[in-house]
Amino acid sequence: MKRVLLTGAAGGIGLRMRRELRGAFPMLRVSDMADLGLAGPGEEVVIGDICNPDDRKRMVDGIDGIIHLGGLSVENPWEDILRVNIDGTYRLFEAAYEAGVKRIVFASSNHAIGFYPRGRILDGSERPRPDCRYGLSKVFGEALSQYFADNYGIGILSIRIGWCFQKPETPRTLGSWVHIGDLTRLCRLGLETPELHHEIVFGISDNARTWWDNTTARRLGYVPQYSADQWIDEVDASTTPEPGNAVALGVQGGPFASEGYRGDPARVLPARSTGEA
Ligand code: 15L
Repeated sequence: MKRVLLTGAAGGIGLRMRRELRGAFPMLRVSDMADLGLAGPGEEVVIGDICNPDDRKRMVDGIDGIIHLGGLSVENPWEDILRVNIDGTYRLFEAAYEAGVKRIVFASSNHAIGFYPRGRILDGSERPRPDCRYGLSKVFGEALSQYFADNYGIGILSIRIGWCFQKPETPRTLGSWVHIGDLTRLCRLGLETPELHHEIVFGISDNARTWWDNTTARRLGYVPQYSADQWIDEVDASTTPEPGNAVALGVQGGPFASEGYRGDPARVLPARSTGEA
């Protein structure tokens, strides 16, 4: 991997991953619609929108591998999810193939399986159960990744990213927390591991209270260096209620399954049950 593109480089994860990736590849091209500042040593900056064909071409031109973080990272109205996360991601993959890209790391999310009840251990092989429209777009992205691996020979790693913030704050995020260093390590494996067709892994650190069995990631060589466990006592002692309605508190995706987070009051759905004991 000589020339790598990081999309969404101005986002919450992108900003930190750009720093982590400094010097990792001979050339790192960072892209976003938002300001990215000046290119550092070994960097190129492309300001652009994955929904615009000319911008996409400039992003992928001459690139060997892509870490695709770009797009909407939380719930949004359907029209936006469709345009950016579904159509935009499809078009980016298509442009990548046309440009001869060999590897893609797709930033999926735990919200692709967010409607599974808490406590159910998942290893990535079970049927998706999205908890919101955003999660649904991530299920699409995982299927798109399988399609591009099978039909176009691009090696793709779909990472169901958990909670990539400074520290876990709730019982749910004690299991889903990931340190940016670990997430970057996993992304690099997706680009650099010698043999890869398409795999789905969980973007989490070494957390004792997780519901996710990350055997596939470990088989690829992932050895997380961080753990959420140092915050277990603090979170257990906290009296701050976890956000979300009763459904949200029962499912792995938490508040994303909660009406208040759907961001589109006109389309509020009634609270549902998970359909499971
Ligand atoms: C996500 O997919 C979001 O991008 C992030 O902002 C977090 O909210 C995270 O999931 C989560 O599960 O809380």
